[in-house]
Amino acid sequence: SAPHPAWLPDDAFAAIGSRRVVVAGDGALAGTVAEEVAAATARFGGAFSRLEVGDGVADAELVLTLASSDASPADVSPADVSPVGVSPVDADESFRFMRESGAVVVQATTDAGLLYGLFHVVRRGEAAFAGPDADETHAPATDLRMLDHWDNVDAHPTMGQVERGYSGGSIFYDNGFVRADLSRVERYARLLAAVGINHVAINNVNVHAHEARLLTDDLGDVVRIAAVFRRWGIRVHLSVSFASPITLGGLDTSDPLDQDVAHWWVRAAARVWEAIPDFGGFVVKADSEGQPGPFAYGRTHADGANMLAAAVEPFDGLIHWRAFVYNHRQDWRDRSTDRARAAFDHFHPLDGAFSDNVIVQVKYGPLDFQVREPVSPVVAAMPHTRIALELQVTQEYTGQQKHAVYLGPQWSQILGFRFWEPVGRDGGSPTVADLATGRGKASEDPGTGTWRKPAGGFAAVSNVGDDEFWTGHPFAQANLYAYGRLCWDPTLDPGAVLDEWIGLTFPGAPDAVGQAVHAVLDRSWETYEQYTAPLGVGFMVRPGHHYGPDVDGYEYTPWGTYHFADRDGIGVDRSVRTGTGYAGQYPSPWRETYESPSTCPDELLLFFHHVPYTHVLHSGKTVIQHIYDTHFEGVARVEAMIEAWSGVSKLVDPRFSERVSEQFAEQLRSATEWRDQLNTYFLRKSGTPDAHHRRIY
Ligand code: GCW
Repeated sequence: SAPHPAWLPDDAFAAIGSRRVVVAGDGALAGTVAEEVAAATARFGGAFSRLEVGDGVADAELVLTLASSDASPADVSPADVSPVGVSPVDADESFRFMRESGAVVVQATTDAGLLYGLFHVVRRGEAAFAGPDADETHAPATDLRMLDHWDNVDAHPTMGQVERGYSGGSIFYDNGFVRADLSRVERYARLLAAVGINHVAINNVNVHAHEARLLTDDLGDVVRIAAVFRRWGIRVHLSVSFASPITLGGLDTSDPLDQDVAHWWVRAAARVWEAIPDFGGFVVKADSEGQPGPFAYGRTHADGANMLAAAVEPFDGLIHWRAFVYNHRQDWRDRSTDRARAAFDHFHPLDGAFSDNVIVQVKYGPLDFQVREPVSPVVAAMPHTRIALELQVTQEYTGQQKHAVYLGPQWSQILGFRFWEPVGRDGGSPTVADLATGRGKASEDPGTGTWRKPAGGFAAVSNVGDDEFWTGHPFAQANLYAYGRLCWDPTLDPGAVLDEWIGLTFPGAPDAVGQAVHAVLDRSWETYEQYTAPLGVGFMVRPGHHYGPDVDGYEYTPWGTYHFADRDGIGVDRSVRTGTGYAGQYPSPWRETYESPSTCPDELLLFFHHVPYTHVLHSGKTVIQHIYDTHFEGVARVEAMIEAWSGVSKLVDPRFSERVSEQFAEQLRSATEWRDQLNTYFLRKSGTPDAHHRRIY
């Protein structure tokens, strides 16, 4: 059966489809635009014509045209269609949106811009054609808007087809083969194009034996996948194993300074680009959680990355080199090692040593995609390195797409975080988004004066699978949508992005539906935080699959994720004065702010400090009372979410509603389990009763 249309149901095209529309210009993506418009006008009774750039188009209500050096298309309003005025870095994908007396012209310098202009009009619907005259230029914040798939070709014995996938099987692979039928991938590519994603890595960063062969023997299958994405302006990347010269090439080393190794990679890259001329590049997880890397040869990560970078450089290829490097065989008795420090300690000394086509891809937090972490200090620490911010759309640690958790607010907060005090005449030091995109006030970075451009952009782990709704929980579609939109414009308000998603997903639905979705999702990130691990302490999940509570599940393991709860208190002392020193990895003022419990923000207190249960938060509550209160309130909020949705569930597609109800039942069960285990655990540890005498087991 056909998968759910997500944010592109046919009705989302009603405003375009009922009008007289002209598409003018060449290029593969202009062809895609023309097909979309032709289908929409056929469905809704409008008229479609395909013209040459500059042909007369009297009467058109919507013109989607490439810019020409000639005069503007005759009779088009507004008449003056001049070249798009944006910075050269982003000129490729920008478009100009002009409205005069209700007629719209979208003009772009490339066919990619035309495609994004089309979806801009789709998103606005009737509103695109209403309102005062307008002349706006739209350009993405960065040209690197990427999704990483942790999909395996062979189903992995413990991780399954998609590592940390909660949406069924892979859309690319089915038990050992690339699917013969890639129509699902085509639908996916179209959804991604509609939110502006333009790079996709198609296999897991943990590269197992079979998956490694995508680079060589199975390259033909990658060619097929790339052909599908190409029609939607998306370039394909592969995750590769650093040991490939040994495992695939039969060499006895993968030492990055070995000539034969370097040559092996040069030949491998040449074959890939010969087969896929617009191939994007390689993603590498090296020396991390058992993956091979340069450390085995006493080499640095810059040695490793630069060797690969040289191999792909002739083709303008990129190396996305992940900074997720830490000791996963730590002894819990060893209090001097702090996993949170690891990425900075490994990578900061290498700033400036990476080649221009290497992007160091940094998880947003120093630990691992927890519901609450401080922003990774690595993002600020490498001004001479292209940094990509890595987010996790798949909800590994945020409810695994069984819980309704809208991550837009979390990402927006991360993207807007500033490492330094406001500087510069017009205020405002660079935000995380500025640092990842090389825009804004980045050149005023107080540490260095300038920021290297182009920057590394954004990457995130995708949350889709072959599930009917793509994402398990239908509301998790909103996360994929929001990620794309925030890559395009990191300053967008996540609530407004949710409105876009609602408008597209439920076209024509009564306002009550949108209000209910907001009631469910607006504070859902905070709600999830309330009933799970408190105050930034992290990891209290069940080991292995990471779902549900197990407070001490990781406490005596080698993974470096400890909370140190005892009868007196809880938290990790990461101060410089008495702890692991992690707080010192931040520039001022954050190093001072995080250093002391008296200035550390409440929500991160236990990330930075070990405090007694009686410690009084800025909120005025003790830590122990905060734990009880948030856990009771979190479950009450889930009940309220379910109540809010029940009022409108009959107004939307019954299958959608049915799936939402199933997931709500599980979310309530799970939230209750979290509440009861956490409250009981801390009552037993602390011996301090709840001030409000609620039931704790
Ligand atoms: O969060 C952890 C996950 C692993 C993942 C790893 C990573 C792909 O539990 O499944 O491996 O992060 O980001 O590499």
